[in-house]
Amino acid sequence: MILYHYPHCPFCQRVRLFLAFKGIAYKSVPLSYDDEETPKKLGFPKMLPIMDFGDGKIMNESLDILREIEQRQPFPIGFIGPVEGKLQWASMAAVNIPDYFSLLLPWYLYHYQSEFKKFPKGADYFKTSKERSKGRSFTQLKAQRVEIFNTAVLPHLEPIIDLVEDAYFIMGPTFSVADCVLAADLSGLRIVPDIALPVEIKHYIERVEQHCRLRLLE
Ligand SMILES: N[C@@H](CCC(=O)N[C@@H](CS)C(=O)NCC(=O)O)C(=O)O
Repeated sequence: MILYHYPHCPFCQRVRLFLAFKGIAYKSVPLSYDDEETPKKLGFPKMLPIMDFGDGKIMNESLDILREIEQRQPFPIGFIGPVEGKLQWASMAAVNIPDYFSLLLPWYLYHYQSEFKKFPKGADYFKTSKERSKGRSFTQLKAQRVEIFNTAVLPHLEPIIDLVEDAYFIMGPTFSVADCVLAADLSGLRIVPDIALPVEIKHYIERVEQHCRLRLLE
């Protein structure tokens, strides 16, 4: 199995956490952000993660990849009982917050040195394309981080905080695939300096990392 991914990418981190939870060995292939050729050769647009299962099956949607992994290796169980609704919720709870990525993008570039130092052209591509899509420079976004967090992000974290402070995991005491998704998506909040990230969120991400035995930060 080969996982093509960007180390900073939360959608890719969802899959990395789940693979780690399952104890599945795979080949990790980090791509440069400007690499359009590799995804194209695999039959997909430039969008990661892409998982090549090695038997002709290649997939590029994180939730589909998670389902496929579960089917191929059901133990330890990741898709417990009625998890599907919670999985859908988890897959949108953080990344669909307006301005979520405006807050995180400049700090990915700064934090994931191994990725962006190794691929300087990828770093340029990342910065240019994201500044264009957000209509603001990384310098502006960095300067606005506390305001963006307090006004645009924190209010949307309330339901997540309510859930993770009452329950150990999303499904209660039992760990599930939905935790890989939510923790990966929230992980980047830890790299934004000077924001008051609620400890409930920080502890929840760490709980999931410990359960999967994989640390997402460098
Ligand atoms: N729905 C996809 C989303 C994946 C996604 O948005 N990946 C981003 C990286 S975080 C990407 O590859 N972006 C490529 C680009 O914008 O050039 C999934 O869940 O797998």
